[in-house]
Amino acid sequence: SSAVATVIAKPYDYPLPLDKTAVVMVDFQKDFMLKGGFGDALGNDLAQLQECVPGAQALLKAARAAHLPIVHTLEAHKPDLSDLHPCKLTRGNPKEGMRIGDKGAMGRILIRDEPGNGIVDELAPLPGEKLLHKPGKGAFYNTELEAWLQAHGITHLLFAGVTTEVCVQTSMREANDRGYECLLVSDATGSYFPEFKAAAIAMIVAQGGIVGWAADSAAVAAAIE
Ligand code: TIU
Repeated sequence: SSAVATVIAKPYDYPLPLDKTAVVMVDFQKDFMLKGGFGDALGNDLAQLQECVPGAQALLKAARAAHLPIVHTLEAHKPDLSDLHPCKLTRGNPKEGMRIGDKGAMGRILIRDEPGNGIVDELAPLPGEKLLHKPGKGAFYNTELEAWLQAHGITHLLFAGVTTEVCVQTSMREANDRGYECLLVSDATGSYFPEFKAAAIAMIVAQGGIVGWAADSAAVAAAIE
């Protein structure tokens, strides 16, 4: 169909073309959400990220019912670390055993296909949904995402994920510069720092939506059901 739904959003209503919109679930990985992963190794408060799981589940349920394509991104490096810049390996001056590629409680930290690199059970991808491994914070850097979106005729993106001000905001800014109309689902994204989440949403919708729109999962669900 060529129907366009309307999401009640900030800073103003978001037109959502049902056959041109995809959902991007950013990095809902055990490495960020659970003990023994990369986020934990960086010294973060993991409990903060659990708050957005119900909103992310609600978004997934509504998007699946409306047959929107769903992309699940994973921050992941190759086992030989050939896609890992030295600046990312050494940033934060991590202790021996807590660097990217080291053996952690859930396998090698931030390495593709290790147990900790997978998505948390509550938000597990279904068969047919796109998995996208990305070596950077942004989902477009050194990935096949743009080609995949073009091949599927996608012009509009709904973003969810962790963490709001790091991989989600970076990916949304990359998408905005590539011409995608972007909306951040505000209760389906989380940060280790609640004040950073609030600030990231505020700066995205400021200046007439300089990066895009924001709305909660209930507003998205109401528009697309
Ligand atoms: N550290 C942090 O807040 N985030 C990341 O390292 N990656 C993502 O945001 N996925």
